[in-house]
Amino acid sequence: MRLTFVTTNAGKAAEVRSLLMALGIEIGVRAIRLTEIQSDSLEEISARCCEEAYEILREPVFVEDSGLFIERLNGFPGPYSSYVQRTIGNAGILKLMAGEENRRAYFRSCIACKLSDGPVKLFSGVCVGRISHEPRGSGGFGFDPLFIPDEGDGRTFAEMDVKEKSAISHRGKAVRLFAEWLKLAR
Ligand code: ITT
Repeated sequence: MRLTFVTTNAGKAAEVRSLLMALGIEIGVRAIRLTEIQSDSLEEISARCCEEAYEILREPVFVEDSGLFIERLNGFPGPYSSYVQRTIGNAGILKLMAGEENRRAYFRSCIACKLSDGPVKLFSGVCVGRISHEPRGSGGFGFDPLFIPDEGDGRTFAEMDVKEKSAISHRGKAVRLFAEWLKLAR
């Protein structure tokens, strides 16, 4: 079965592809920009995007929606992470967090998959950590230089290689659940 990941984010595509390859699942990647509805729920956003991707391609597809939720900012940027990354970027986030003691944050990932005309299936993962005081590392993408996962050793995601990051990341967790289901569904 051909399975296509629809994303315009090359960093996400690389992580998901290498995670699934290691589990014996090959995917294609299509960079189609889908309509992202405004919603506080990653599940709702990814499910709608998945329906749209399936309508366009008429073949087994999945999408992934993710975001960084900062406690002190009441969950901002959350579902708006992509827009915030493109506009104020990591420097803007650090400015908003200047002088803040509470730096707790988490990443969430939600994968939505549709193999046939049936319902969309959802898989999610969370990675809890904190926002650093300055950007560190050159790996990964997006907010990686700012995020220090609790399950790590004090390094930011951007200071880890892709395997180290995926072993504990929100996306790694969601992809492993997805892969388990795929193996049964295929
Ligand atoms: P697609 O919708 O085309 O897949 P996108 O980048 O717009 O690409 P999202 O809407 O899911 O994807 O945006 C999530 C944003 O959250 C992403 O652009 C990053 O800025 C950030 N993000 C998500 N996961 C991340 C991670 O593992 N490391 C760093 N930043 C991450």
